[in-house]
Amino acid sequence: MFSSGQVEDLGEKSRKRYNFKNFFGVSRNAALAKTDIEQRLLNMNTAGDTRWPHIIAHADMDAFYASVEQLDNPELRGKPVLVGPRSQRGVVLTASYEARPFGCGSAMSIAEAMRRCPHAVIVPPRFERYTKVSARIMRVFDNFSPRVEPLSLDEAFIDMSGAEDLFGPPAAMGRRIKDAVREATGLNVTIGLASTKHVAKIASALHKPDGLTVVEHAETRAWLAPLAVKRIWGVGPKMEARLHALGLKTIGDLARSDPRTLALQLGQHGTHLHDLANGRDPQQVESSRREWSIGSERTLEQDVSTPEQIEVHLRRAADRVSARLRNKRLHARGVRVKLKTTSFQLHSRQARLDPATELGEVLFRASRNLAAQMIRFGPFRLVGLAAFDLAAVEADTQLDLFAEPPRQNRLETTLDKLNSRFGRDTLKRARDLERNGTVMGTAPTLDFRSSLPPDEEPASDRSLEGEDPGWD
Ligand code: TTP
Ligand code: MG
Ligand code: MG
Repeated sequence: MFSSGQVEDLGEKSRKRYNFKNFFGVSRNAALAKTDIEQRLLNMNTAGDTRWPHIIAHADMDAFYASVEQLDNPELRGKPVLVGPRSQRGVVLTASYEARPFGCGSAMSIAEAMRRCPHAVIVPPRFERYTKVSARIMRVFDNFSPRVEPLSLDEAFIDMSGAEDLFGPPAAMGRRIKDAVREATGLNVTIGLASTKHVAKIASALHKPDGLTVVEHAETRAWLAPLAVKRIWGVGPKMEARLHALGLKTIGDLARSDPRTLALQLGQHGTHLHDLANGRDPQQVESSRREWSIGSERTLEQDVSTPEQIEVHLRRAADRVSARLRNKRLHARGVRVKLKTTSFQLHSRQARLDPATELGEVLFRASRNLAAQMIRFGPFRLVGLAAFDLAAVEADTQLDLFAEPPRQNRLETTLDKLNSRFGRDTLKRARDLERNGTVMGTAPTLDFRSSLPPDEEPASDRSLEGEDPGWD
């Protein structure tokens, strides 16, 4: 494991020394012949070309939710912490690094995690707090580059191309970003730097926590070669099995395979995977993806107070938000419902979504439960729904490129197409229509899209700090 401490003192020489270590770190598992390693190091040291076409950093916080809890409560520091609901049926959102050697991790049931690590402390999640810390982290990244693409609350690509004069060579950039995040938040971030997004992402995942991994541009293919194919972004268990069936176990196997055969076997994805395996990835850092939430809210012509009345509007908002998420190839890990009472009091509740989704049906169901918690405050004059903690679909889904899209997804995609072709409200669900066949009356729609970090959003969108939104 490489900690950032190993890349201090960054001259050209030490950068090579770092590479040297890094190279061995990877090859340890790869059973490369020693002579092969020596030959590659020789190539590396004589390559001499230190200019990269792009410099991309991928930054990801270490055990994010758990680290925030340990930061805020010193008693938790150094202890195994599981962030999740205090219910045996609940799911672990993340485990601190002290809990990981016991085999605890995200998505495991609390019951299983407690069986593996009985002395772990369970801490209910405080999403508001994580969102605020996230906004602070993203602002730190903004100080390093105008091109920052957040992938989730704790993770972003930062395009550092052309910033050598300001920050020094890539490893120095990584060290500076790590220091700045630590100074601003007290938390550790792990960073991978490479000449493409894909390789930077793989690099940061390889050495955690508190890692700093630099993949020299000229060394990209050799660095990727010994890694397992599942390290490739978008290769899930099914694709991994297909590649294994073709005799392709490592990224190097994939890189050396015949692209035409691969295309025959796997279609256009075969070509794409072959490109990635060879270090080719044309994806740019897209700061335009930076959307913190997408929402839809309406001031109603008639106040609503029953669950059924509210649900009609939630359904419509969920469908609209879902279409916009799909359109932007984003999915959400959170949903928030906002209700304004007739006396203009705002109430809101939010919940996490696991797995992340862009499906209107899922957004709707979650929002219905949230609205039920606020029903006692009614009647209401405004109903709003927002999806937040957005990420690019490719970013954190292990896409099974060959799986048929699930039924619900196909249905909603078809609805999108019809509505965009023939007008926004061409198709409506029967239950959204009142008896006389017209859609329930509303004032003009106010769709809201916030690109402000959540703690800069207007105070009107109040959420309840510290509340356990009932993840399960
Ligand atoms: P990750 O970056 O995937 O994980 P992490 O930061 O906890 O740990 P690592 O050091 O390995 O990066 O996710 C960031 C946060 O997102 C995590 O702290 C909790 C939350 N999360 C969920 O709520 N559900 C999930 O399934 C995962 C994977 C994460
Ligand atoms: Mg993380
Ligand atoms: Mg992450």
